[in-house]
Amino acid sequence: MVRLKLKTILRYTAPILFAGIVSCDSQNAEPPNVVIIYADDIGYGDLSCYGARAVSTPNVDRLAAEGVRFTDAYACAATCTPSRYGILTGQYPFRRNDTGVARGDAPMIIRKEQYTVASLMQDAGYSTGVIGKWHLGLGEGDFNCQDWNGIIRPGPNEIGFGYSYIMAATGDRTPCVFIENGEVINLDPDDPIEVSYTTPFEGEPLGRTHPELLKMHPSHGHDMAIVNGISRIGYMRGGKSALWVDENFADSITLKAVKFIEKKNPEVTGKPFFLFFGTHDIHVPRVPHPRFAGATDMGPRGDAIAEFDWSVGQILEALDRSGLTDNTLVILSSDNGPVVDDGYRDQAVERLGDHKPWGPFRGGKYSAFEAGTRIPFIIRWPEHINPGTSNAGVSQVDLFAVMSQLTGQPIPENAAPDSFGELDTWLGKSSEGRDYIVQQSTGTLSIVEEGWKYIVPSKASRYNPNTNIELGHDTIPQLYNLISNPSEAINIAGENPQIVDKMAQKIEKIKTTLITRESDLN
Ligand code: NG6
Ligand code: CA
Repeated sequence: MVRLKLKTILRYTAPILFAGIVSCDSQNAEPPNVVIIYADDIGYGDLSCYGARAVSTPNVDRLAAEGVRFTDAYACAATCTPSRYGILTGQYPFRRNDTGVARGDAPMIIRKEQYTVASLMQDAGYSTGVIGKWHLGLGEGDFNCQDWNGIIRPGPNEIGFGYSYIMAATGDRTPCVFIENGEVINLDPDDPIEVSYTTPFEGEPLGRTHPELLKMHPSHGHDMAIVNGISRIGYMRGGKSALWVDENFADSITLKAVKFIEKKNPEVTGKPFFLFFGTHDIHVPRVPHPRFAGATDMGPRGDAIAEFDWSVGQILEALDRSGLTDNTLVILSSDNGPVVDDGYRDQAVERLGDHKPWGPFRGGKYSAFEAGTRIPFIIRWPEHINPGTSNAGVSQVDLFAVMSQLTGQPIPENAAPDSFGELDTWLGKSSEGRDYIVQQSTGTLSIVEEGWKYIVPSKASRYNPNTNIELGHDTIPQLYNLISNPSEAINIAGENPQIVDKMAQKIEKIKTTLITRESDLN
């Protein structure tokens, strides 16, 4: 296919071409700073620039108005851990069997020997940092291998991030503390932290035994350790002075991100920066700061979207204040699709009204249907991007190769095996999308190519009554035409056996081709 060949050539040569573009286009040939704002569980329809009306997101909308807003963008997977694995390593998470939703005491899933996009940026001379949600495990060895009271290694600092300020897993998992460069902050050595995912600690009240202590009750799961009046997944004891306050979560990580931008200003350090800012909004437990209460009529889920937008505004303002807006590439996206009830009685279901977090798509978080992985994706870089909308198919797995093109820093052999150099598409200069996109749900894989979507048959559940999400799994092949039927209502696999065969073979080939980056799979 000529198109593919051309693109393959571009993949090899784009760094050189791009260096040319920079010097012709502008006086300023400085490499851009890069900020990735990675939201948690924000759906395609949750932002006003993607059509939401029940919540207003003026700061995200500003970013979209000044950049390219993608309509056909995908996360690597329909849950957090595999998506984050994919975006940071440029490898499909399905290639490993340990990339499912990680426990709070999971060892680090990205091995310390692995070369990540952060390693690449560091080698390209960038100051690098990760702030916010991590959820990729910490330490090495077995579960529960971490010394929460000492130095927790390896962690993000061992795989390319010069600075880290993170939560180990999720807001609903223990340990409920922030970890800065491998150390729990505000920890009193006389009150050490203990964490377990198997055995409750004697004498500690739990959500299931002491519901009267709860200010937010679980709807399913989440009935173990109680921290800040909210019961979590996992047990925990001690570390009182280090416990986070959920209401302050966005303030705390946003402030750290703003500080990072100010401290790592290239005018101060002499080098550009790369910041991966993983917000906790709008994951459960949804406990936005009281100043956002009532920002929407949707209760905490809607108010958490408003809080997310505030965080985005703080980042954009910090860039403006520092004079860095023009030469900073900002990417805003989400790790997976939306869920309304994800385990707490937080009124999300009752107060949803007409709001459609999934936009025009079927399914949601966890699902093989589009809403599982089809996410908001916005890129702004005022010096190089003409604002607009793009319907090119893009995938987060390409971040790695795109950063390589952007910086001219080569990808070492075997790194980023599934990441394609789609820089021109990401900058809105080309309307040609990825040749194909692979998606991963909690139970199967799907592939999107030339408007068709094929979901590999699977025995996994079709529906989760707790979250009220159609998971898109079926024992028969599913084929949808995403152009005429974006809501995946009509399975046309039966009428199109050749297309099904072709796509089934393609996905098998992708599975057995361990490096798809420079492979012509046709
Ligand atoms: C699920 C949790 C859910 C959420 C999810 C991970 C239960 C019943 N549900 O197992 O609340 O934490 O894992 O979300 O425990 S993610 O966005 O980090 O992938
Ligand atoms: Ca998520």
